[in-house]
Amino acid sequence: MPIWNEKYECMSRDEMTALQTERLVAQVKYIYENVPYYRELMEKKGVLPGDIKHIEDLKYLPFLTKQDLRDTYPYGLFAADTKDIIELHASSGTTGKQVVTGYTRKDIDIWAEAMARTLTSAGADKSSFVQVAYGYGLFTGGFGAHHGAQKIGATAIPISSGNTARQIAVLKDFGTTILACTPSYALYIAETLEEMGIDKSELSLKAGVFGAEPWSEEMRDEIERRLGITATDIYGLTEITGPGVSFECYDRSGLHVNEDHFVPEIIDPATGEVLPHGSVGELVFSCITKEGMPLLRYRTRDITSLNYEKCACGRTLVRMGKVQGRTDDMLIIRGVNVFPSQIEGVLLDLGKTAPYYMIIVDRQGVLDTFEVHVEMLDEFFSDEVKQLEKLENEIRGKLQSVLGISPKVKLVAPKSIPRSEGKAVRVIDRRKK
Ligand code: DLL
Repeated sequence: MPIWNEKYECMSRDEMTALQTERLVAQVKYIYENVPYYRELMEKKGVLPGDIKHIEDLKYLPFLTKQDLRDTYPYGLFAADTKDIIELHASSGTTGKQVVTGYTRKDIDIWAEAMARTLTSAGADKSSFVQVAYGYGLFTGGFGAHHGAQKIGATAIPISSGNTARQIAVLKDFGTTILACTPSYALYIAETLEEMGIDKSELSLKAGVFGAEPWSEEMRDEIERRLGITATDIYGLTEITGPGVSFECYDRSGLHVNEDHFVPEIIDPATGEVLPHGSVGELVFSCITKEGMPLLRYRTRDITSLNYEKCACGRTLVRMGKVQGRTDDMLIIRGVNVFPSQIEGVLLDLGKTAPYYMIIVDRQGVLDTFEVHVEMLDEFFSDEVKQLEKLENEIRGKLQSVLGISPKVKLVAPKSIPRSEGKAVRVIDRRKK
């Protein structure tokens, strides 16, 4: 499989360290001079730009969190003059104020480059038709995939998310080869295709670049099987640039981080201490090339680990493990940590239900209640209550052995769980008042 930019994706560790060092030193000076908020944080911590001489000195810099973005909303962390900002994006955020980011022309080029690497890794080239079914608008998914597709000279089809029947007409009539959307939307598209009686062999689709939400390996198998494609995991966040921060290669052994632009660290979320390579902890990013809103040591709240070994694909870019979820997505139910993606893995692996589920957590008195609603397959719908109870028990047993906690499992009617066109909402936590 081709590599978009061998020079940067395959450089030796020594070359990468030298490049990151040079870029970080310049970036810290630029931010110190142009972002009073961060200058103050540095001074409070007793760090001056001259103290940062090597990429390893990154650990001396102060962290930024979503709270800092809220406190400086909307432009307080911008380093460039607003007259040089050519595009704005924002994430709606389910809690609190939206997070805003701004790009200079150079930042858009960096973003396009990161997405060009991502799409190339998934098999896209000049002749590809990339159907961008991520939402366009303030969300970064649509425009990120669009900028990247155009950078490699592929044809971007900017359909945005939603209107699934039209998505399918476009997939078929325009000869789409690459689909870009959330994994949950890919599944919904597959389901609709089947309902419309269109066989996947009637499409030219070869691959998908799916991200923006956690998804399990079992979900990947399901999408690949039903759409007849290779499904690649892509990761990113608005604060750092949007999609393209990291991407999988054919080896599927983690996501390569575009670390010549976005330097990752793993910290202990409780103490902020940098953890040794291979440890699982909170992912932190520093933008060493961006001009618009270049964050240093931004705490993502995403939980993963880093692997610095060279990959079979030839890239030397560090790999981050697939993100299971965020610290704030993790449910703590009766003291046990539960990620929704673990539940997804169990359900899809069992394969006796539809791949749609909803997790409902509540509190009765002092005790947490934990229910998993799972959609039945059409053929089970007419089954006797006894049969359904048997399946519910089987699911409960499997969940109990994986999670270490036993939920109440309820099979619900086919098509009764809402389908997702963007990021799926799979948890209702009524304990949060
Ligand atoms: O979701 C950017 C994006 C768009 C990534 C399209 C990939 C594809 P935000 O809306 O700011 O940006 O949400 C960022 O989504 O911190 C993760 O918690 C989660 N996330 C993103 N990609 C993945 C992934 C976009 N591949 C937040 N796996 C991040 C798991 C992901 N979680």
